Amino acid sequence: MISTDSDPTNPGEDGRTHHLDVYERRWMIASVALLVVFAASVAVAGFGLGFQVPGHESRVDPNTVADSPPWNNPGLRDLGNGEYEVYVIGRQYLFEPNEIRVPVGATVTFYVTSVDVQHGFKLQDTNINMQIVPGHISKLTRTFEKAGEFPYICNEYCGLGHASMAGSLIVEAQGG
Ligand SMILES: [Cu+2]
Repeated sequence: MISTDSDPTNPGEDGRTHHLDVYERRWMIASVALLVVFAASVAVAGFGLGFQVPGHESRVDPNTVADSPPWNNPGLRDLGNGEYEVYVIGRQYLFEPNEIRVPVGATVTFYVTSVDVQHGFKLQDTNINMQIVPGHISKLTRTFEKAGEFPYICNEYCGLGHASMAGSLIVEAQGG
């Protein structure tokens, strides 16, 4: 709020003084404090708890992406030292591949894209949950410490066959 009282010791714009209402000042402090809390919680989630946002790894042409490497041969790549990459194509109404097998302890980076409409990639019982947008590659990494089966499903409605769009990641126990 701008006061019209002139105060030569504190001239503002146009030579007028600026008067800050006490409630206005408190709300400003409260809103800045909230921003600090939000920024801190994002930092804790990202760096402390390891939350990840699906990265837009790169852009591709959804009409031709399935014809060129690595997408013309979707599936698992063993990078050694327990590191794996898996390339997954989503299309109406299936995932390629629809089964992935890795050993316990594998660190798997998922690269997923769509060749038609928007899909989702949700790996059950994990925090892997990505929107799959045609023209973009979504990427997330996770380490699998326990054997078991993790179904993955499309969780963005993509048409009549949406409910059948699913696959399975199988984490196999070693030596058994
Ligand atoms: Cu779907």
